[in-house]
Amino acid sequence: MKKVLFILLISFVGLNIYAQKGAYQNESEATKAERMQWFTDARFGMFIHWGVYCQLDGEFNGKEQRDPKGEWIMQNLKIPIEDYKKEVVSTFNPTQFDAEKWVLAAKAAGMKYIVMTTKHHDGFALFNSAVSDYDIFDATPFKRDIVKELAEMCNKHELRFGIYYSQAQDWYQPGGYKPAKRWDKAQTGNWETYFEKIVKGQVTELLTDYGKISILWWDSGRATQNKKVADKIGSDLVKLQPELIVNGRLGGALQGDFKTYEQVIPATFEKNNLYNELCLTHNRSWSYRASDTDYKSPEFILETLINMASIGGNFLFNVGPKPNGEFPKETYEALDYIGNWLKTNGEAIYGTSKSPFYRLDWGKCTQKTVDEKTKLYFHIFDWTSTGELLIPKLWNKVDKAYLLDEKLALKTTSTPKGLLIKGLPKAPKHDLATVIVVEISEELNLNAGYITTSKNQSFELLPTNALLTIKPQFDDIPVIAGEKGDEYFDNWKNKYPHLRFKIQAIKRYGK
Ligand code: FHN
Repeated sequence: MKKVLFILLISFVGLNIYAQKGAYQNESEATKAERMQWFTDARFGMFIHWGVYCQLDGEFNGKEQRDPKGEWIMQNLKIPIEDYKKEVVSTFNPTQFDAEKWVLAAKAAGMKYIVMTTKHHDGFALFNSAVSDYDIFDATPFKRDIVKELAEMCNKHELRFGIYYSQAQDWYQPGGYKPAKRWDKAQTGNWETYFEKIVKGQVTELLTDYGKISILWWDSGRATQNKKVADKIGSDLVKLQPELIVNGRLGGALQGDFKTYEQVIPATFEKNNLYNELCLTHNRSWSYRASDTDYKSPEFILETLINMASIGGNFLFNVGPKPNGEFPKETYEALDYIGNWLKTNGEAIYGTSKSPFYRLDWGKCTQKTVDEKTKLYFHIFDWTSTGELLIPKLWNKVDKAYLLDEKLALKTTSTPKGLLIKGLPKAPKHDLATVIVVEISEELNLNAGYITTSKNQSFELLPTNALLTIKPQFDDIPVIAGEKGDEYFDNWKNKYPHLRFKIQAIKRYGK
């Protein structure tokens, strides 16, 4: 009997641990995938960096800031806390702030979630915190809870709401900053005490009093001074909203739900990271800086969204609102451009997964499975005027192919190099990306056809199907077009003996 009870107890505990759901828990991949589903479906969100620092434009009391990040000015210029409070905090009065206008602009742009700075490194809270009076309600003439108004509007217009919180470094609260880097004696204190009182206190407020929070976006985990404290408090806090997802920047040993890339568009993601997000500034600063007019073009922002979706990642596009609460005009221009494209082509982004192709010379691919059918979305940046487009290595039987815009039917022919799409209009449907959809019922197979063997046991490996793993002596191995529409590496037998060996190895071992 004891043995039975023991087995029952063990299996209950085992199941219970395995069944635990939520960030930082030992979830099964399936349970985590369920919790992350909205995030991977969303693909596109708005990051908002807003704070009292946006009033300064890289200059304070005659000192110039070299770092382009406006939100770092207090630390860069070692502004004394009392001066910052008196000359920066107390003047913050964004009378044009309209949370609904912000949310509707994000929604019209096709964004599915917003992540808002609730407290950045300067320690100033954009919400009415009972834990500290260094906040928008108690320390400025504005006296409104910006975070609450934004959270309510996200809820009203069905956008997910996330909170950015700088937990590891705080230049105001005693103990919040590394001792060696402090510049004001008022920063003196104990980091663990700061974390327990301020971080735990304020994040508890945010996860308790602001409705459904979908993302907790920790930041600058590298500045964490005690990993164990960060992990303990961080893992307790997320239990307040079991459905929320958390990024990987707590700074302890806990990994979080998704990896954040910043400012640099990755070519691909690390193999074991299923959930990834790129955050990117529109110009050079996360926060608004009047003189930072180095805005990325709307086309580049849209291309980044497509790039990220094609490698299975999310794109968190940053907005830095002005001191009066308005978005810069450049922001509206970019949001309008992207929103218009997504109105027609959103199906090729939302709910898609990464491209099955290693590389496409003329654009990107995303895919999704609908009713056991694979839909391949080809985002064509370099339009062809020939009316034809080759999808290399695709030999599957095609149910149908069409332009996503207007659903214009297209013809397809299978060729030794892949699928040839014909009947394309002379002009693309969009100046940056025109989407072609190819629907396939059978299991997608891009490996077939790599090597075609003939009766006399000769075989053909097309250069476009070869993944060159040898360093060519020149920048690129010239590919020569043969008379019969075939192609071959120029002089490959003599100049590149390794290549010949590689191909012979493929012939002998067939892979
Ligand atoms: O130091 C911050 C920076 O100001 C900004 O908030 C970015 C956004 O991801 N995070 C830190 C730099 O990695």
